[in-house]
Amino acid sequence: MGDILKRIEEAVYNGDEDGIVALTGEALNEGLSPQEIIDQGGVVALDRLGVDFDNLVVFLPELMIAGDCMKALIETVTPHMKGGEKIYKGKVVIGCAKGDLHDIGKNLVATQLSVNGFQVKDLGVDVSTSKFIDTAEAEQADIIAISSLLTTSQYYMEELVKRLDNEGKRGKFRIAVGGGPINPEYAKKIGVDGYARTAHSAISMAQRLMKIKPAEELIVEL
Ligand code: B12
Repeated sequence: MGDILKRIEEAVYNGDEDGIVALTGEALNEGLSPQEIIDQGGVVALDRLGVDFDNLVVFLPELMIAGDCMKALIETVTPHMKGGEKIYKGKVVIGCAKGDLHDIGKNLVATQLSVNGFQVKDLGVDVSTSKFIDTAEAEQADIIAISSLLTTSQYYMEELVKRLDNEGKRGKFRIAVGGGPINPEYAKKIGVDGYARTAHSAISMAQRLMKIKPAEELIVEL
């Protein structure tokens, strides 16, 4: 079992787009769960690449190809994800903060919420604060969820809170944040309602958010 996860890690790290789908299928056949394949295979490779990118061992093209591999892995495991009860739990508008094109984590959160009974409207990458607000209003969303992997983009989470406050709309939506540089301290500082560290913990965070009012307390799931 460990061996197949290691091979998946290497395939993502090396950008082996042809190999990754077959290896992921093999892992599913061996009985590994989508969660294990994502977290102990693909994500480990992306974390290694992040470190190697910092140390100038790999460069942007390698990150891009690995990102595509990870997407192929996620597409392969998604039909095998088991959801909880399918009752309507709330409507979520999700996207990557302005300037941010890292969508792998955001896609995982969107998929997990959707297979667990939330209605999810995915706005994609590089989403402006106005677009978050306009869509959330049009969709009558319960939760606005923002992902940021870039320290330069995380500011837009704060901007969203300020805009909603200034426009007298803060009471309409719960705001959830996540992504690499985000942590509970930052979430508390900018006054959002929810933080989750992983896509899996985002499910229970979002479920708990539905039980509180906006701006009531910070819900953290690690
Ligand atoms: C793959 C990758 C890319 C790919 C992205 C492909 C894609 N389609 O996403 C490409 C090549 C495009 C890319 C580009 C760049 N990247 Co890049 N990239 C990465 C890398 C290696 C992996 C990111 C990833 O997908 N991780 C795996 C996913 C599953 O994890 P995750 O996103 O953190 O998501 C999980 C949680 O955070 C959480 N979560 C995420 N979002 C949300 C939202 C909510 C609401 C909740 C509750 C939870 C949640 O759940 C997820 C699943 O568990 C990281 C390094 C790293 N280890 O993070 C660098 C990294 C993020 N990149 C970095 C940089 C600098 C860049 C570039 C600026 C490089 C450049 N010079 O051009 C550009 C910026 C492009 C842009 N404008 O966005 C830096 C960011 C530094 C910083 N602190 O700002 C990092 C950290 C690398 C590094 N060590 O320097 N990158």
